Amino acid sequence: VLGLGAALALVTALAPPALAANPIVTGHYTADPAPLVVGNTMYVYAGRDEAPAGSSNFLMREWRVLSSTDAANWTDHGAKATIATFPWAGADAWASEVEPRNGKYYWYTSVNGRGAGWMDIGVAVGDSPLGPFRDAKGGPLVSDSTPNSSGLNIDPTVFTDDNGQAYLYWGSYWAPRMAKLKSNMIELDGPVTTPVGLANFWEAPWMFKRNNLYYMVYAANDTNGCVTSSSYACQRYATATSPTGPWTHRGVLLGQVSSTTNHAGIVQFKNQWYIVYHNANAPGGGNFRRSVAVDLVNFNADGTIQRVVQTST
Ligand code: FUB
Repeated sequence: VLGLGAALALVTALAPPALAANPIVTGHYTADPAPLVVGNTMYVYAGRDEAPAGSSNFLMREWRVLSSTDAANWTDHGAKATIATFPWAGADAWASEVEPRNGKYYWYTSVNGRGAGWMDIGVAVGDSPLGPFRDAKGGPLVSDSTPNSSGLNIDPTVFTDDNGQAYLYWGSYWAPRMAKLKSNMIELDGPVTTPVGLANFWEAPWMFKRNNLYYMVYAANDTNGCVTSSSYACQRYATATSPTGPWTHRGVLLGQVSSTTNHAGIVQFKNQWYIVYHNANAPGGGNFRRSVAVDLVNFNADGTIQRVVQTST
């Protein structure tokens, strides 16, 4: 017979992990979330969709930070970087991700440095997960003049392996790209290459490691088990035994969402894995007025990922 304390501990251990009602932000529209766990806290870095209702294009000028210590209650810290953080840029605060190194936090962003249609990857740096952040480089880390990059350099994700080597992945329009980063985190170290095996890659790569297996999650927009129309996207994933691949495609982990774009990040937080993504489910929402949602990620014994159950209302 269990004592009261042991019984309570058992009930707590068996209780489903905490989740917020989705979307986790309702005061404004948020998109392209990138989660980062620092100690007891999960931070989410996200762009802000400011497009008016009925708009057919993105209007994004700032990146915001949210945080939670339980994945259920979220604090909105407001904009911690904007287009003005990068004096060489002029528009389009698209997808971003923060990576810690040596007590600093490097915020890799998609931003428009040279006018319509051109996107670059910038990097800001701060001394805490909430900044303040400043331009770390004085110019783009990746631009169209970077050899073997493409004209739409967006959606950076950075992964640091256990040996300290950091890798930058990015890409769109079916063109995934990767390069090593120097330990200063603001320079590429070697050539830009094309990861092999990311079947149907469209954009939005996200990298993590679990049980010595590397996982690349990314948006795809094929109608072969992914989405009903190629205007939409799902999240496929691939695994590899090296951060440089080659990758083995494993299937769809997040199906079509209510926005045409589909952008996600996955982290382990307090013994549970979470996916943070966006959709168009908030009141008044749409393809350019998106909202961040959080749901659970569960793995099978063989390391494959179960299809995410979207709890967004
Ligand atoms: O939010 C602007 C762009 O839409 C992002 O960079 C892509 O990933 C897609 O979500």
